Amino acid sequence: MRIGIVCYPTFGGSGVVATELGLALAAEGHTVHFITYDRPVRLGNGQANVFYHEVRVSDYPLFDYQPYELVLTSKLVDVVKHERLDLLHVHYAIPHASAAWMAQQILKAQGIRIPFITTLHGTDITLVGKDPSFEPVITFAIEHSTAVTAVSESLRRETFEHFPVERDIRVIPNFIRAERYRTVADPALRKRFAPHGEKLLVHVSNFRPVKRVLDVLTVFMGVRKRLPARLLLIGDGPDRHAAEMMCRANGTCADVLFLGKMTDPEAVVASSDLFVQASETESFGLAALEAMASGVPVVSTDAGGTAEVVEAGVAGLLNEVGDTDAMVSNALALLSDAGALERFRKGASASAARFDISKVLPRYEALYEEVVEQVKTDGVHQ
Ligand code: GMT
Repeated sequence: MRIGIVCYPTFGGSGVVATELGLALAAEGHTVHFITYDRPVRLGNGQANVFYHEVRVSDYPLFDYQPYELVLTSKLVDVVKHERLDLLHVHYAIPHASAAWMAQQILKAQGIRIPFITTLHGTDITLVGKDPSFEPVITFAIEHSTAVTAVSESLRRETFEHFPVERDIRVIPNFIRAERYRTVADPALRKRFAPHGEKLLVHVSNFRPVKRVLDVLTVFMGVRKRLPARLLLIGDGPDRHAAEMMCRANGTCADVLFLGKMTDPEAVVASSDLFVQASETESFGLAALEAMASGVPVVSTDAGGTAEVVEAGVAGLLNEVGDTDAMVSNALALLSDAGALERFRKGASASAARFDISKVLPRYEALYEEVVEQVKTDGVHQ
């Protein structure tokens, strides 16, 4: 099939999932066109059947706010028409779902039928989407997508809770290429980050308030009081400065390594002992799954869909949001008991296999066949 994928090209999970999905589809022989404002960070160069269309908004002086959605809609119309796409798959509802609907209507007026699938990723529903300045448009775009998926049962439930949506929403979880994570641990990295055999805690996120990065630091400091430890912070964002201020205030910055944004953090994560996540809400937690796939257990808050990913007692331990004391004791329970840590390492890796791409890709392909068939039989989905 000829598939158009719309996503954010940035470091967030939805862009990573969209990119990995497109690459996997291309490897299966599909033709994949990525349509977004920059080349997706995980999209290499030169894969067969993979194309990238840049959405450029002209900086017209009249515009205080760039009309990205309109320019994206026009680009979608052009790419669908001239690349003869069979379907569009948009990731993250805002503003991709309404842009896809507008493109679908424009093409319908020109006699071209195109289905589009919206995949809900998390903050498009749990944070941003709920905002009254987005809600009516998101509700409409969800209702009028040819099909809608959510990355977890939790997110599916939250969508029905927060939006007056009647239609069906399928759950197709995020995925990883398990084999990619099994062999990435690098002893040289471990030596560099833990020269004196310290325990290595790691966190990966966009450092937005929803990630509660200061709680991650608090957990680390609680652990560091009881055993030699260092914290690797991968990513960057609004709360990074507060995190730097916090470790400077209590003199622990020598053991907190702010590594910044990384396009491929797998090797660093795989060389760590424990992945720490403290999110207020987390529809799925792709970074935690990537850690598990490398055999790194997780201590996390039990937020959103996390428990669907991190099997408590097997791949990690879960606590209430904000309960950093409990997270410290859970982290210590794993880090100070070699037997327990080994059991959880094995459990994490085995548990991650549930989300291997070989199990998830066929579910997207079946959905693609379904929506193309649906549009053929009953015209564009109204
Ligand atoms: O985690 C973020 O804030 C980025 C966000 C995104 O849109 O990329 O991640 C969301 O989508 C990921 C991929 O489906 C999920 O693994 C994350 O759990 C979800 N983030 C939240 O729900 C906060």
